[in-house]
Amino acid sequence: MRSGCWGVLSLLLLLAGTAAFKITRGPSVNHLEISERAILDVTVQTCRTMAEQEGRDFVFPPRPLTASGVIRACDAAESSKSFLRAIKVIQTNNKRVDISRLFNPAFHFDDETFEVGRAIITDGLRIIKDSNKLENFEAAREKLGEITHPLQVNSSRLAEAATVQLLDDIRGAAGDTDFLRMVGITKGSIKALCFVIDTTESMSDEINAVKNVTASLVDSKVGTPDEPSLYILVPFNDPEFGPLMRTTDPNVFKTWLNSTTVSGGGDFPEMSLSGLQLALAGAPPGSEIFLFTDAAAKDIHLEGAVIALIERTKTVVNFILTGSSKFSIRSATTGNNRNFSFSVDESLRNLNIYITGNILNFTLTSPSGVSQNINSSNDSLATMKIMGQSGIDFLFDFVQFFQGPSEGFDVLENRPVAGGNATLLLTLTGLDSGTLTNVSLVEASGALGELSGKVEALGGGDFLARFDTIPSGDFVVRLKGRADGTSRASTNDFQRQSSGSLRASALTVTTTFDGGLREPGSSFSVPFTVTTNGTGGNFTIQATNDQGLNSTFPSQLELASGGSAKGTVTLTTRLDTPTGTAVTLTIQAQSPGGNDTNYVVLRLSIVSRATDNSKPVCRVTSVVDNCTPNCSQFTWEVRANLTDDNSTGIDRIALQKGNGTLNNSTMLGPDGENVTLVVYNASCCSPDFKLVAVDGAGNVGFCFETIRNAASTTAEPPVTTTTTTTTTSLATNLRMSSSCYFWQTILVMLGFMVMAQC
Ligand SMILES: *[C@@H]1O[C@H](CO)[C@@H](O)[C@H](O)[C@H]1NC(C)=O
Ligand SMILES: *[C@@H]1O[C@H](CO)[C@@H](O)[C@H](O)[C@H]1NC(C)=O
Ligand SMILES: *[C@@H]1O[C@H](CO)[C@@H](O)[C@H](O)[C@H]1NC(C)=O
Ligand SMILES: *[C@@H]1O[C@H](CO)[C@@H](O)[C@H](O)[C@H]1NC(C)=O
Ligand SMILES: *[C@@H]1O[C@H](CO)[C@@H](O)[C@H](O)[C@H]1NC(C)=O
Ligand SMILES: *[C@@H]1O[C@H](CO)[C@@H](O)[C@H](O)[C@H]1NC(C)=O
Ligand SMILES: *[C@@H]1O[C@H](CO)[C@@H](O)[C@H](O)[C@H]1NC(C)=O
Ligand SMILES: *[C@@H]1O[C@H](CO)[C@@H](O)[C@H](O)[C@H]1NC(C)=O
Ligand SMILES: *[C@@H]1O[C@H](CO)[C@@H](O)[C@H](O)[C@H]1NC(C)=O
Ligand SMILES: *[C@@H]1O[C@H](CO)[C@@H](O)[C@H](O)[C@H]1NC(C)=O
Ligand SMILES: *[C@@H]1O[C@H](CO)[C@@H](O)[C@H](O)[C@H]1NC(C)=O
Ligand SMILES: *[C@@H]1O[C@H](CO)[C@@H](O)[C@H](O)[C@H]1NC(C)=O
Ligand SMILES: [Ca+2]
Ligand SMILES: [Ca+2]
Ligand SMILES: [Ca+2]
Repeated sequence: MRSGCWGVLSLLLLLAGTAAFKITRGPSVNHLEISERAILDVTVQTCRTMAEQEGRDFVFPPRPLTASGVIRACDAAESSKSFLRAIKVIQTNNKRVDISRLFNPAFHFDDETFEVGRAIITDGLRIIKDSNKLENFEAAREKLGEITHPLQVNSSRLAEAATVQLLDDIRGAAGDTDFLRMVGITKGSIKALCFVIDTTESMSDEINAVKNVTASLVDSKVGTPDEPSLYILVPFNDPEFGPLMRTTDPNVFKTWLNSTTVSGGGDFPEMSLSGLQLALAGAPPGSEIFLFTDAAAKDIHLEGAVIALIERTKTVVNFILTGSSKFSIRSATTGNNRNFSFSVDESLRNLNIYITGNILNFTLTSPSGVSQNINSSNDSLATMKIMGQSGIDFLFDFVQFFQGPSEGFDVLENRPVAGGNATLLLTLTGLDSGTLTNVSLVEASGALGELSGKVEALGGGDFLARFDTIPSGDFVVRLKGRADGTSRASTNDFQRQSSGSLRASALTVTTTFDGGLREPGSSFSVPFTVTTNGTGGNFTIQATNDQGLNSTFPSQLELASGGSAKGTVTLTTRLDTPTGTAVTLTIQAQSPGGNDTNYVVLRLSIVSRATDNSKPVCRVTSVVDNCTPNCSQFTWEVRANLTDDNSTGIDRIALQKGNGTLNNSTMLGPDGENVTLVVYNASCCSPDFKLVAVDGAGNVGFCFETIRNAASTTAEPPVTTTTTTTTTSLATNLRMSSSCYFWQTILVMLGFMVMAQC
């Protein structure tokens, strides 16, 4: 088969727009499986391309693909947890379409809502591509889950092929490295090393020490398995804070650190929590943040939002308090009594206080009697954090069950409900298979000791743990398990504990924001509902965002006991907001007594509607193929002309498949248009060629050639679900599809060769 280029999106839209499948009973297991298989497939292809281009060996993992097999093939052991996490985020947002948009038929394409459905996908793709461009990968993941749902109109292979093509389109626009980052895979540790630094005048004594400490922290990790893949610097002052600066290069980062200067700040307290909020919203989940300051927080109203973000992102925040002042801060990482004071004397230098564990009681007195006090009489407490590196880790979330047209559970994005039962969803990462023998909630105060849950294996490394009660104070999640297999040494038992603490709440905060495209300069409303399972009264509302956008919201809502109330946050975006900006909005409700809060954290994408919707067009002009069965002796060549008509023009070209050399040059075509001429040469042992061309607006066109039919030997195993052999797999499945004629029509329209008989 010889083929030129074809439009990916049109296939998707046709698939999505015309099929009439209703959401029926049962959980969307098929959606989840389809998403996972498609992600594994495109990820492994991406890793293979990168390995080939870097001249590394690539061993294709055995099929069916598994996350751990793909991670191994990608040589990215450090990314196992973040890869699984990314898949879970995509799946959760896919599944959530069934729950939260149950009454919006457009999301299921089960009604005559073609145009609405089309907009959901085209706007969604725009949001994903622009978010990736600004490295807002979490926003891209969430949206990806949402828009893949309508593609998966049934559980056939066709749905998987459509998802793979969508992912190929996103991969093309992002480039291979950023596509892998979107799915949670990087070279080295996925974690960012993130410094939030006070740059006010009063830091002048300490700033050199801070530079020294930060530079040595950077150096200590370079070249180790813990080397961060990303470095983030957020300066804060008063009243200014930010911007957040990101780099993957440790030397660039050290230059930034070294060029930090101090000035201003006015009064004693500074905008530390604003800086921290920016870092929490911008760093990959599970990162480590170091905050350096010598002052109290002026923006203490952000405390709730900061705690919410720490809990949501499972980030570890280290407050590093320098200098000679007496101050009191409220720590986000401590226990029940969240007030604690430090008294730091002038005689102390380079005092680093790392608050990383579940610290119940800590007293530091100075100068004469420097005393540390962690009350450890309670032996059930994890007052000392044992930190180590291990591939085996776990993901966890509280879930809530729901009934309705599709039953199942949804991941809770905020604090679980106090006073009742609770269920945790856990996923083991970094091992092929394993068992959880015990999962417990360990309360910081020790009052309830360790509450063990009933563990149920769901398969695929997922487990549910059900608890009859939930601790009323702060707690951590602790688990014990056993890795299967005999390859590991003496013992296969392991024990892990969550790094931050959690708590339950009698409040719930929910929103019904539709997540659609919002343009720079627009104002929009985010409706929310606060419900209490406790006593009523006036509840304090706080809405904050990390981008400094103006917002209005009710400062309080009155709730009856066990009742609920609705409110609205209205946000105004600036006209100059760069497209792809993610606004992290935290809406927090606090009980009248102030001792209970809950929150909801939303990521809102600000994206310009593209003026260029035409994708680059590829015309293969010649193929020279002298291949013989002895493939290593010969080469083949493809020439192609690429154009982007009268729109933004071709921005970037890249090989997505093929181990060969690519050359390009630009010429003016007959109508004065720019034509990019491409010449590709490869060994006959590399029989596939797939080129991606991206225009200035992120529209993606492909060029595809293969000599597979001509060459009788191939160096690679056949791939069943990528576009290489889509025709075959689609056609095979036609036999099973009840709507055979419908699919055949589409395939013929798109230039596929249809081989199946209805
Ligand atoms: C890629 O091509 C180069 C040169 O033709 C060859 O040395 C290398 O082994 C090839 N790599 C793979 C993975 O086929
Ligand atoms: C920075 O660290 C080096 C040793 O690593 C030390 O010699 C130097 O005095 C430190 N500078 C400051 C300003 O603390
Ligand atoms: C830091 O900046 C100073 C000048 O301000 C320069 O002399 C020094 O070499 C820089 N150090 C690094 C590591 O860039
Ligand atoms: C905290 O430490 C003090 C001693 O500094 C002790 O009196 C107090 O009981 C401790 N509190 C708890 C909750 O352990
Ligand atoms: C509400 O709180 C009561 C105890 O105060 C508890 O029994 C009940 O389960 C809670 N409701 C929910 C939905 O958790
Ligand atoms: C958990 O509590 C909810 C109500 O709070 C109840 O509907 C459900 O049956 C309980 N589940 C279990 C397993 O106890
Ligand atoms: C809540 O606040 C409103 C106005 O601020 C007041 O009229 C009302 O009495 C308050 N309700 C309670 C329960 O305190
Ligand atoms: C917020 O609103 C004020 C007054 O309406 C305006 O002056 C300011 O520029 C706005 N700030 C932003 C970030 O939009
Ligand atoms: C908050 O205080 C009220 C009464 O003061 C109490 O009923 C409630 O249980 C407390 N809630 C939490 C989460 O501590
Ligand atoms: C290019 O511009 C011409 C004239 O403005 C228009 O007729 C044509 O449709 C455009 N082509 C594309 C692909 O947008
Ligand atoms: C064509 O190749 C040159 C280097 O030879 C490169 O700089 C340029 O970006 C390429 N053009 C495109 C559209 O990728
Ligand atoms: C490809 O572009 C070149 C240069 O513009 C031109 O000579 C050639 O005719 C083009 N071929 C096709 C098939 O468009
Ligand atoms: Ca200061
Ligand atoms: Ca100040
Ligand atoms: Ca275009």
